[in-house]
This record gives sequence, C-alpha cells and structure tokens, in this order.
Amino acid sequence: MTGDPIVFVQPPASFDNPSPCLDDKQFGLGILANAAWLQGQGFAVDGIHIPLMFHQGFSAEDAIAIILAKSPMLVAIGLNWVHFSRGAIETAKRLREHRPDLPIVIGGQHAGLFADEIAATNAAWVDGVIRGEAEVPLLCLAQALSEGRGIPTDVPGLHTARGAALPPKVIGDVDSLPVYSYRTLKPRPLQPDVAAISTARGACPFRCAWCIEPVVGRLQGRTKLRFHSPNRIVDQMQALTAEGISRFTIQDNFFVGGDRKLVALADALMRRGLRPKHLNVFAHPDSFSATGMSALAACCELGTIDYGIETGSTRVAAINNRSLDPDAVVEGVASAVSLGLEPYSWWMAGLPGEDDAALSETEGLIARTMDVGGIPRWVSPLILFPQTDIHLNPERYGVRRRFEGFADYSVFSEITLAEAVMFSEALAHETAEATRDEITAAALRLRRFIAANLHRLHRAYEGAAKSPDLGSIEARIRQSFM
Ligand code: B12
Repeated sequence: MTGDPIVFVQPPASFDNPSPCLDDKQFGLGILANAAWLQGQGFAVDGIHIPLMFHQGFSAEDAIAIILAKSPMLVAIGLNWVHFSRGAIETAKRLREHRPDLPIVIGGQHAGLFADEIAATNAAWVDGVIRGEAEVPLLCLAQALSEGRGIPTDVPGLHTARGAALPPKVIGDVDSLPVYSYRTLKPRPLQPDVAAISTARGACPFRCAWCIEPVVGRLQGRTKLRFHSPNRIVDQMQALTAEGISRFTIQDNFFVGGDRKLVALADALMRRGLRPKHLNVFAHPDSFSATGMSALAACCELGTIDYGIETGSTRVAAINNRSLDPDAVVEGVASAVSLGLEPYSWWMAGLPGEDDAALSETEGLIARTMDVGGIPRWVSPLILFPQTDIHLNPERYGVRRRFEGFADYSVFSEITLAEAVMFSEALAHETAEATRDEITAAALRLRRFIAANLHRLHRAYEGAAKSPDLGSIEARIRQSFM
C-alpha cells in the first residue's frame, strides 16, 4: 500500500449537539465496504469516527487535526443517515478551512437523495457528492488524484455544482466485492463484539408506501436486489469473527429471500463450524415459517428476529400497501418463541389513515404479541423521506408534507433525543387524521401502553426453559419509552 491515504470520516450529527435524536455511534457499512474495496485496489485507506472520538473525550479540533495529520489525498465523508446532515457539511467546512486544497467528497444514502442540492449549496467546501454505490467512482477519483490529475469531470455518480456528468455505476457481481473490516474506522465501536452484516444490495421488491428501500436501490444504480451467496456471507462473518466479533445483525433486505435464504445461510455456517453467539435478522411478520426459524435457532447460540409489524390496523396497512394478518402475526411470534428464538416487535405512529380506532387496534396487537412472548423494541413516528410513494403522492394518502429539501431534513441534526421524544419539530408530515403534535402523542401513547403491559411478557415466559433477560429488556423499554 503506497501513497497518501484516502481518509473516510463518519461525521458527528452536528458539532453543537452532544445528544443527537438518533444513535450516532454506528459504523456505516458503506464506509467499510468502500474502504475494503480501495484497499483491494492497492490504495492506502484510513478512517475516523468523530462521534466515537468525542465519546472518548477528544475535542472537535482534535478530530480535525487527527484527520489532517494523516495527510489525506482525498477525504470521503459519510452521510448515510439523515441526522448526520449538518455534521457532514460542518466537517467538510472545518477541513477546508485548514487545507483549502484538500479534495473532499460526501457520499452515502442520505447524501444521494439530495446530491444536487448539497453539491450546489456547499461548493466552497465540498468538491462533489457521490450518488449511489461508490466503489467505481471512488476508484476513478483515487486513480486520478494519485496521478496528480485532480478531480475528473467524468466520474460516474459524482454530482458537482454543475450537476452530474454520468449516472451511478455499480459492480455487477456483488460476491466479487471484498469483505470489510470493523477496524477501518477508529476508535473501535462501543460494543466491540457486535457487527452488522451486509447480505444484499439493490432495490427492495416490496412497495410499502412509507419506505425508501424500494427506491433507494434504484437511485444508487442497482435496479434489482442482488443477494450475496451464503458462502460469501459466511466469509464476511468469519473475517469479523477473527476481529473478536461474535454477535451479528442482518438488517438489510435479506428477509426478502424468506426461508430459502435463511436455511442456506444456517447450513453454510454449520458446514464451516462457525457458531455465532447471537444472530439477529430483521423481517416482515410473514417472512419466515417454522422451517426458516428452526434453521436460525439451530445455527447460533441465540437467534432473534426483529419483526417490523408497524401497525395493528389492517385498514391502515392496506392504505400503505402493506399486507397484515394480525392472527398470522401472533401465530408467527408464538412459533418463534416455541422454536427457541427471541422475537422483537417494531411499531410506527403517524401512518396515513391512522386514527384513534387504528391506534387501539395497534395496542391490541401489541398486547396479543406480548402475550405470546413478543418483545416490543421500538415505537417510531414515521419519518417521511423523499422519493417514497407518500412523499411523491401526498394527496393520495391525505398527507401534508412539511419537509422538501436537504435543509429541511437537517433539523434531525439539531434536535436532541429528549426534544425528539417530547416535541414534533422533526416530524416531516401531518396526516388527514393527525397533526404533528398528535403524531408525537400517538407514539408516546404506544410507548406508555407497552410500559404498562410488561407483566404480559413476564407471564408469557413464566416457567419457560429458555427465557430472555426480562430485567434488562424491561429497563431498556422503560428508559427509551418514557
Ligand atoms: C443495515 C442498516 C442499518 C443498520 C446498520 C447500518 C450500517 N452499519 O451501515 C443500523 C441498525 C445501524 C441502522 C440504523 C439506522 N438506520 Co439504517 N439501514 C440499514 C440498511 C437496511 C442497509 C444499509 C447498508 O449497510 N447497506 C450496505 C452498504 C454496503 O450499502 P450502502 O449503505 O448503500 O452503501 C453504499 C452507498 O450508499 C455508498 N456509501 C455509503 N456510505 C458512504 C460513505 C462515503 C464516504 C461514500 C463516498 C459513499 C458511501 O457506497 C456504499 C457502497 O457502494 C439501509 C437500507 C438499505 N437497504 O440499504 C437502512 C437505512 C440506510 N437506514 C435508515 C435509517 C433511517 C436508519 C435509522 C436512522 C433508523 C432509526 N430511526 O433509528 C438508524 C440510525 C442510524 C445510526 N447511525 O444509528 C434509512 C436512511 C434514510 C435516511 N435518509 O436517513 C435507510 C435507507 C432505511 C429506510 N428504509 O429508511 N441501519
């Protein structure tokens, strides 16, 4: 590895917000994937996670000085999630103030949604915004900069103040991408034995009206969902195991592959003799049958499924193009428990069509799932993102959009966790049924309902051979829901 490094930076939510409304300690898999790719192409890479530096007591000035001390040939700032909007721009600005000639790009899913706006309004400190998967564009940039050619005008997916010359370009064979390391970004994660696994890239085939995943794949340059092979996923897990990681979470579109993909992954893990301490999979309530769930339970010490149930109202689900059979949800959750898995449930408030009766139905389904051992994990007010069907066609859903551009959404960088729970400043929409204050109140209502019904969980696991740690689950619920 020769030459000055390409330095990846996970920015803070904002340099002025010590308690952001959403977690800021995660490692963006996009950063890790791009770093592994460039390294595989012979370039030196490095990475700094600014929120974790703050956590360790470093100041903003320290973080900027440490990045500059690496004498980067390019700084690539990650903006994968909405709440890092302001921090990503502020990081670029601070770096540029110290080194006016330093090439700086921003990339990641959230940046890609607003590539032109960000590039046009921040041209003084950002050379461009990469929309979409960034392996090909970053390689073009690294080659040109290492040869002293400056930033070329024909980089796929690169948006500058003049717009984009070319659409995003992806690497077709996802299994040819190198496995990534959690050591790329420093300091190390707060939970050094936990990692997220990337199993697929591209557009989700479901069309849930609120979700950005059906569109984001396309925006990123990949129209179809492409899965990694089970062996390649196990390669990734094996590499991370060697770094001391034993608990894994799969939160991408893996569930779309249903039982077939889950069984194949479990088989591949067992063939290699790799037995994770914990394997967590995100899913729709109907993604897996007993076949898939048994395979998950068999291949690890603890298998958990995070079910995005979202609502208990079949009417609201139908309005939002989501199938829901409450009886089948309860059966699925019960079946997961009987197979030795821990099922978690995730809920939303502020969906189009959600009135008081619908909220009562959601409470009803929360209660029924808790009765069979379903552990509520999170209640989130809907964040209405651009390009989703609701954002594109608000009148069809009786919705009023409050946020349009990048600057509107940047409020997520400014508000604190306490403000987000109590106030509705960050709500990007109102529905025909609920104002933003009422949506905030609906989320609180569901959280309080869960807290008041924790005895249901205790009853469900009474006398069970294998029971989740209900004490810590309860503490987490009370802490985050009150
Ligand atoms: C797995 C996942 C998570 C996991 C782990 C993510 C991780 N470690 O990266 C966790 C649980 C942490 C997570 C949390 C959240 N997530 Co999330 N997450 C995803 C998911 C499902 C997959 C992302 C992924 O890792 N893909 C694999 C990598 C390789 O692909 P990629 O991210 O697209 O990266 C490519 C490009 O974007 C680009 N790129 C990415 N980063 C960078 C950085 C640089 C510098 C450059 C140049 C390029 C670049 O290059 C990459 C490779 O080509 C996506 C949806 C999806 N299907 O993609 C949502 C998604 C990104 N998450 C989302 C959200 C909202 C959240 C939360 C805010 C949810 C919440 N309310 O709490 C939290 C907060 C995040 C945090 N920082 O804590 C939204 C983002 C929308 C937005 N505009 O902000 C998405 C799109 C889901 C959705 N439907 O809304 N998430």
